[in-house]
Amino acid sequence: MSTIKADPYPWPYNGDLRPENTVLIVIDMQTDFCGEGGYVDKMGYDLSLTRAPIEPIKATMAAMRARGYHIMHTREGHRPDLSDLSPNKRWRSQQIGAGIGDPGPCGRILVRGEPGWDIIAELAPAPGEAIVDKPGKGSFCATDLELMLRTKGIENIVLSGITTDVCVHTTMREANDRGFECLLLEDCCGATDKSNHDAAIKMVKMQGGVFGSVSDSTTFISQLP
Ligand code: C5J
Repeated sequence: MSTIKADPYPWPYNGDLRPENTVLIVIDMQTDFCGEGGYVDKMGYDLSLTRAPIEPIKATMAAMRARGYHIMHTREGHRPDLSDLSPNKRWRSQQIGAGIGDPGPCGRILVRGEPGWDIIAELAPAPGEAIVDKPGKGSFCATDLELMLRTKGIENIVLSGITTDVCVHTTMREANDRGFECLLLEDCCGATDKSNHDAAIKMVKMQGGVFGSVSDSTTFISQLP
């Protein structure tokens, strides 16, 4: 039996924390979300907020790799012909001056295969780590993530990445509804707005941990079996 000190309950709830049944999912650590000239930069948001989790994620990933835990990565993006981009998602991005599919300093915004869409070099996936390409905010929608998790016998999901209030939260909610036991590492996440990040963390902790529990990378690494 092993648990991690977390709020509002020591995680996982049943103490069954092992490399075999636990995955770290690193969500959307792409240039488009945290690099100069990418989608978030084009929208005018403060990149320091979405870059803040880079070092904590790096440390968490290293600790989990060293102990043999599963690691998976996601990328938000669309096919070059934009056939998987809904008209309303495209329209909204155009309203804020960062049209998905339009050319930008890092290539076409949020388009698969473009430089801005790739995962940043600091957090590059290691050989053998699955990368899930998703057209939406949640990592379970229109992807093979759930099939891979079930096939590998994974029960516990540690969530990291950007943005806390959008893709990380949507993925956590999807995972929780599917019966996975979720832990959010708060310093391993970031949002385009600090108060939205804080609110997203608070939401998880309501109702006895309505979507799971919350910890931080230092605590997690120090207690990881
Ligand atoms: C957003 C994401 N915010 N990765 N995507 O559009 O959170």
